[in-house]
Amino acid sequence: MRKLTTILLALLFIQCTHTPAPEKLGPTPAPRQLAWQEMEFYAFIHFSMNTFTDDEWGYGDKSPKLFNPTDLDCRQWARVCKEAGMKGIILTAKHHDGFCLWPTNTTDYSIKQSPWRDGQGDLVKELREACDEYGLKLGIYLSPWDRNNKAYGTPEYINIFRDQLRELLTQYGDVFEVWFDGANGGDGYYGGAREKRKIDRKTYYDWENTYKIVRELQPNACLFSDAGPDVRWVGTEEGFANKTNWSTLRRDEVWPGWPHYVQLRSGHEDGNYWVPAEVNTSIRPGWFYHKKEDNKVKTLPHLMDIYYHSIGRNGTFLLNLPLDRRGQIHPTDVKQLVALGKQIKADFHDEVSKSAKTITASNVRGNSETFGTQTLLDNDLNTYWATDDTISSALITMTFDQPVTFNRVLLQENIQLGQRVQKFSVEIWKDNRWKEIAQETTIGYKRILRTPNMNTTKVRIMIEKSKGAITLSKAALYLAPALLVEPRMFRTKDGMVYIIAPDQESEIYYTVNSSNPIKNEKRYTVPFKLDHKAMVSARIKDPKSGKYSPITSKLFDIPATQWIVNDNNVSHFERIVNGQDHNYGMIEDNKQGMVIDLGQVYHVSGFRYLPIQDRWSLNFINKYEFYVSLNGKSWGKPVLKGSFDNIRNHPIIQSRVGADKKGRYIKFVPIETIDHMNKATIARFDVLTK
Ligand code: FUL
Repeated sequence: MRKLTTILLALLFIQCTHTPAPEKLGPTPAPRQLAWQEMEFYAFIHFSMNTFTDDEWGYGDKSPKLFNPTDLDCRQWARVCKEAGMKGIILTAKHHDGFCLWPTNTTDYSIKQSPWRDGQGDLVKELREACDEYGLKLGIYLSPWDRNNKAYGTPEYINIFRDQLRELLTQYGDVFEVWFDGANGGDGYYGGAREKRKIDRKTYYDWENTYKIVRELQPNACLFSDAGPDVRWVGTEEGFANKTNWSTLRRDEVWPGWPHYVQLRSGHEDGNYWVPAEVNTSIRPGWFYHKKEDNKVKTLPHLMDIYYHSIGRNGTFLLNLPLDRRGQIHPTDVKQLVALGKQIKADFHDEVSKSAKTITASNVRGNSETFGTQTLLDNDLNTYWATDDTISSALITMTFDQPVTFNRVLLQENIQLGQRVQKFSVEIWKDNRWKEIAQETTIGYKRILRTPNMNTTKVRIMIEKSKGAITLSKAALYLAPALLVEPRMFRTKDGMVYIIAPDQESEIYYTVNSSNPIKNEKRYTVPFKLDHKAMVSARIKDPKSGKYSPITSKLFDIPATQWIVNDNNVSHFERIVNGQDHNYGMIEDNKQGMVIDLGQVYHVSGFRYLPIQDRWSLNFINKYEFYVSLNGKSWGKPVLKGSFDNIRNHPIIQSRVGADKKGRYIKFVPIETIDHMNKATIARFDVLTK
């Protein structure tokens, strides 16, 4: 009996102190995947022939002579990436047009034939050196689709493709990621054939044997494609993963070009392989540089959203930088990147949870020295709090002496043992009871929640459901400063003015009819009615530091409340007058134009026309006429006519004033569109009055 008790006690002791078993709970990451995940944030560089031909997908027939950057400087890229907090750079060594940025022996279609550095240059080598100088890792994008190569579509091309891979993986030192794009097959130059070639995406590349080359030459490199095997595409290029994001995938079901790619945004809870998600998006609408997108560089709030929707949702963040024709990151993009790097640092500077008096857990595995809650505060991902194997729900409570304020909750599982948590919530102690502030699903490598400013003395994290023993290597609260950028303002058709700050914790102040909100400004909490012409000025205050953003002012002219349009010829008029810039309406027949009954007589001086603000310049108006009438029947001569020069390349708001006529009706007639179509698009239209 005594013997049995001793054995039982010994078993119990083993049970409590050993590492929680991962095996039966699903896959775990390989060391190369762990190292990759911890990089978190790194750059994509799209630069090639397309930069010089203004294309996104080159056909493969352009002369190598066109590739001629005037001031290429890889050290500039590396410096800026480093400053932004990035850990590596992935370069398009070959994009779909087949042009190679290194002096390859596999094809003539390379920089050897270009005037750049008299054909003696090697861009991959220059980048390698710059990465080494700045302590960054190097990654390689090699497009499987090659629209230049005459062998594309035959088995011979697979040998060429593999030789290219061998060159890249043997001549340039360590590579952290090899990026294989899913776009494949279609029309192309193909050595002069100029035809359409179809390949079977599942079989043509014989991927398994190609992967072996990478494993053999660069065992630490992660292989990216839609389906992994090491890193998966997240199923969108818009810059987000789903909130529920598993690093596991039923990989055998997935292949490059898989039609159910939307599932890649969440992964598979029951996945039998470890294939974490990489969120790739571009800082501009395009992947390659186009001058016309110089004013479309993503804003700081947008980039921060992507940060929280990628790294904050158990993904990595691969941000593309289209290099300009000098061969450098454009100054506007540099400014945004530096601001982004600063903001990320600032958001995680103030770790409120460090001041917790106690952090307790409802269950601690074995001896608390190893698995206790003290491990949650350090930044060592190898130490972690863990529960017993039988426990799949638990509570962590942080208690503070004094009330604290926070607006970020950061959690990390110890993914060396796999991804386990399926459901969790966060509560704060408020008015003598627990109040739930978040109800979520997965955590994974890292999960960050953004909340309004929360003030409390106690915070409770409830892991409600887990695949097995819970392991967390970090649990922290932060107080991020508000983003001090100018707020967004718009007025809807019903005359309501909205002022929007990027963060929930920001305070907004505004005035009407003044461009100086410092005097008598009001706190904005809900939209307000503005049924007349007025100037609204607003700014954001960070409650933490008391600092203000710059002031933004907007002149709202007459509201569209009573407007009626000739809707037989104008579709989606509500989008034209809803004050929002992200959608558009359409004039169906330009000759008839857009006729608006303003509801009463105004002294009209002009108009404002905003072209579509997304990526595509669809039916932009080039030449116009603008009429005013008292009865909507006799229009007389146009009160304004002219052109919107360079609108394709610079699609900003177009204001035209100088008219001086009273009327109740206006008519806006597109005389010409940039694509010479009889239809025209309008994102927003305002009538200006005296
Ligand atoms: C896409 C490609 O077709 C784009 O040109 C770009 O390279 C992007 C990163 O992947 O699928």
